[in-house]
Amino acid sequence: MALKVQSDIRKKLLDAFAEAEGGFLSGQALANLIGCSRTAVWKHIEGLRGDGFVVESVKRRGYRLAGTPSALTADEIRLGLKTRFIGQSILYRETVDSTQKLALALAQEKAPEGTLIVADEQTAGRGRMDRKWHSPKGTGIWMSLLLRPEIPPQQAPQLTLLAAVAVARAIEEAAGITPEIKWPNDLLVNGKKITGILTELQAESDRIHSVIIGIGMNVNQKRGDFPEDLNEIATSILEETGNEASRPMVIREFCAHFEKLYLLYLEKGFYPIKLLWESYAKGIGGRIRARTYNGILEGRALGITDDGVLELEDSTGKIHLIYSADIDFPLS
Ligand code: BTX
Repeated sequence: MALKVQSDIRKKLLDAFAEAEGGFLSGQALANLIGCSRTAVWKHIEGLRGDGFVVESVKRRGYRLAGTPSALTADEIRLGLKTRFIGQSILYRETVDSTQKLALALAQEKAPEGTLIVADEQTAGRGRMDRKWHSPKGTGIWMSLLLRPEIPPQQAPQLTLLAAVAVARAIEEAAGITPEIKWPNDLLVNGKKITGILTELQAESDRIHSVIIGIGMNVNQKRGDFPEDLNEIATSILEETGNEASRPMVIREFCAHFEKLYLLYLEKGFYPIKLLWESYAKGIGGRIRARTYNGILEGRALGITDDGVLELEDSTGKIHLIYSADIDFPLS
């Protein structure tokens, strides 16, 4: 309980500093806002300083936040996060095998919807079908979001498309570049993968227990940071813009966009998300190859259905519905 009160005070302090946008706040104003004594405010500010925040104090003016820790921490992510539930509960780990695994354990312990698990490094990050996801320390965003939507389990793949739109918007906002979405789970910039999404479902036949959306985003890697086999297919925000991006800021942008889209989806269904998704989609209308569990199909990608399923027309004019595949394009 004591810990919870402490972290609530810290959150209120960080929110107040974010609101002040680098301006000064008097000790008394902070004490009133938080509902504690000025000594308690001072103690919590000392705590923030201990964790790498730079808090300036000037006589008769008060305190101002002059710098945040360069490391990725839960506090840093929370600073100015304006969501109702997405990312309001954050678990941060410096190193973890896979944030998906940790998220699943938390889901089973009844963690609230919107819980976000973030790691600075993953030692066993994974993609679909147990492929490896390269997740080195200090450069990317490796995170898993826990959801408990009341939708039929077969609709869960729509959440991958929704998450892709939220990531695209976060990258646009944070870095000023517009990624393209390759169905179902990749975001590309200049044809190279900047983000991959892995959606995992825990459900009975008619009821979802939880959905865990894993997001791996390359942010501050330089070309040489990728292993050789990824050099030609992977890129990062730094690679594309020449500028580093603040990972906590990108995560906050993602949370804000995701929450808006998710609430819209729960209220109005997939259709409005489909329209947004289409505005970022790449490869639709052109010839593609779909590598599915049951074999390889080639043809024209017609688009996605109102359920988010890919439609492919083969050379005989037959239309195939594709629920899961790896897509190659353009084809020569
Ligand atoms: P995917 O199966 O579509 O893509 C996996 C493929 O992507 C790999 O086989 C490799 O070719 C390529 N790849 C691996 N690492 C990278 C990288 N850093 N950048 C670009 N390409 C890469 C995509 O699966 C879903 C990935 C989700 C990763 C997140 S990270 C947080 C969460 N925890 C976890 O273990 N996985 C998810």
